[in-house]
Amino acid sequence: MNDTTSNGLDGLELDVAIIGTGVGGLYALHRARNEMGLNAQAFDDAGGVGGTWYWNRYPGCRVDTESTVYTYSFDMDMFQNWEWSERYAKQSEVLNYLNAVADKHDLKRSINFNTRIASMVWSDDEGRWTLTTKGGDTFKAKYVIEAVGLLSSSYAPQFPDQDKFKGEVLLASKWPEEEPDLAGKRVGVVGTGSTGIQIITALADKVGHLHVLQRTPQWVVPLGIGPFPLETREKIKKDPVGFREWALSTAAVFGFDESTVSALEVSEDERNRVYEAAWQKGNGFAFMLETFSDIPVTPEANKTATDFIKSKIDAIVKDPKVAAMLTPKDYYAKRPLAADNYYDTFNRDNVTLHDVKANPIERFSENGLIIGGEEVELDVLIMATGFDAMTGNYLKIETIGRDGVRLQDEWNDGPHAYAGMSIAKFPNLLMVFGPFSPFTSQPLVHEWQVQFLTEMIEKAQEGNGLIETSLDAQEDWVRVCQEGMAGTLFQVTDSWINGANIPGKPRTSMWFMGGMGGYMQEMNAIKSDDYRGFEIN
Ligand code: N01
Repeated sequence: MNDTTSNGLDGLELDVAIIGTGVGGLYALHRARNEMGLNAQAFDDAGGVGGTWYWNRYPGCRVDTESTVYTYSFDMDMFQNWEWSERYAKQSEVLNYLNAVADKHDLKRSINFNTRIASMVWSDDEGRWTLTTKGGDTFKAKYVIEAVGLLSSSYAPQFPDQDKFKGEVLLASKWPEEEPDLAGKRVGVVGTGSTGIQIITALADKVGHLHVLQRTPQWVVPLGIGPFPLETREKIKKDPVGFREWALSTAAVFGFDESTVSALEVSEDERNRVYEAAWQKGNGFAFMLETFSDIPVTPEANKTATDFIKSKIDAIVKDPKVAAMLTPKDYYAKRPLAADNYYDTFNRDNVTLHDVKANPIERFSENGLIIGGEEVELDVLIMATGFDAMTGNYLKIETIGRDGVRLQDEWNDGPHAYAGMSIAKFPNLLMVFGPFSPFTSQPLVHEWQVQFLTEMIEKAQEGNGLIETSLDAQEDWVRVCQEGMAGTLFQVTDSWINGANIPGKPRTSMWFMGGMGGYMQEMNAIKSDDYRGFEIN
C-alpha cells in the first residue's frame, strides 16, 4: 500500500496506541489488550510483524546472541517448549517465531500494517494524544507506547551519480522480499559492521566476485554457528522460570555469566588459554564479557584482547598487506562482532578488500564505483551502512508535548529521558527500550520494561489517567548514565553506541551502564517509592 493513502483510522478513539510491532510492540499489545482489557491498537510501517526482523532479510542475517535469550518469557509454555533449531537463529526463524507469538495471542487483528505515524500532538485539555498517519488519518489515544526499535532507522549515505549506475543498489536493512539473484555477479559491500560481516561471509562463495569496501576495520571473533545445544534445551524445559531469572540477573542478559576476573590479574599463559577457549567456543559478546571483566573499561586489559585477535588475523590471513588492512587501530569497544570464517574469507581469490578510507568512494560510474580514482566494476552494490541508532525513529515522528514543546528541540543536544521509558513534558508517552535503557541484549529486557510501564498505566487508570515525568528525576538519571558511560571505552570509540556513526549527530551517552541487575534494582526501588520520578495521578 502507498503510505500516503488513508488507512481508515479517522476518528478512532483508543486507550493505547502502540507504534511498532517488533519484539517490544507485540508484547505491549498483548499486555494492554489481552491482559488489561484496554482498547489498544498497534501501527507499523511494515507489511507484517517483526520490526527489525521483518526488514533485515539480507543474506546471512541471524541473531548473534544466543537464541535462548532471544525469546519472550511471558508465555511460559512457548518459552519452555519453543524449539530453536540453531544456537543463533536465522532471521527467517526469528520472524517465524514472532509470527507464531502474534498468531497464538491473536494480535494481528489489532494491528494496522503499512501505516506510518507521522506526528503526535498532546492536548492537556483532552488528556489525549492526537496521532496523524502519513496518509493523513487522525485519531486519538490516551497513552502512546513507542516500540520503534533501537536499530531500525536505516542510515544510507548517498554517493554521487547513482542514477548513472546500470546495476542495482540494495540496502541491507530494507532487503527486498523477493531474494535477488546474486549468483555469479560482481557484488560490492559497503560497511563492515555486524550486518556487513554477515553478508560478506554468506555471499563470498555464492557470487562471482565480492568487493569489500571497508572504511574502518573491526575486531571480529568466531560466532560458533551450530545446532541448538541440547543441554541448554533440557535446562530450560526443566526450570524455565529459573532460567529466565538467571538470564535477567546477568549484567548484559546475553545468556552467560560475565567474568569477574581482571585480564591483568592472570598470567599471560592463562589469559591466552581463556581467549583461545572463547575463540573456539564463539560468540562475540562472550569473547568480550565472559573472558575477563575489564576489557571494555581498561585500555591495558583491552589491549590483551586485541593482541590476541591480531595474532589470529596474522595467522589466518595469508597476504600480510590484507591482514594489516583488516587490523583495527582502535579499542575493542564497539558493539562486538562475531562471524564464522570472517578472516578466512579474505584468502579467497574472488574476494578483494578495498580501503575506502585511504581511497574514498568518489561516485558511481555506469559500470560500478569510482574509488580512489579507479573504477571497480559492479553489478550490485549492497549498503550495510548501519542505523541512526536509538534516537532515529523517535525523531522521525513530529512529536509535540505539553505547551507546544517539540521532541526534536528537546533532543537537539542528544536525548533526555527517564529510566529508558519516559520523557519530561511528554505526558502519557512511554517508550520500550528508549534512551538510557540498560546496555543489554533486548527481548527479555523489552518484556521487563513493558511489564513495568503497563503497570504504570494500570495505576494511572485508577486515577485521572495521567503519567508524567519529573524533569529533575530525568536529568539526574541522564547524569548518572553519562557518568557510567564515561568510565568505559565504549564512549571514546566511534560507533553507533555513542552516535558517532551519523554525521552531525551529537555524540552522547544513551545508556544505563549499571547492568540489568542494577537497572531492575533501581526500577523496583522507584516503584516501591510510589513511582519516584514519575507523577501518576
Ligand atoms: O551498522 P554499523 P550495522 N562509506 O554502524 C560503514 C545490530 N545488528 O548495520 O566504521 C563507507 O555497525 C561503517 O564504517 P565506519 C547490531 O547491534 C545485529 O553493521 O563508520 N563506509 C561501518 O563499517 C549492530 O552493532 C545483527 O568507518 C561507511 C558500517 O558502514 C548494529 O545492528 C546483525 C559509510 C556500519 O556499521 C549495527 O550494525 C546486524 C560510508 N559513507 C546488525 N557509512 C545481529 O546479528 C557507513 N559506513 C543480531
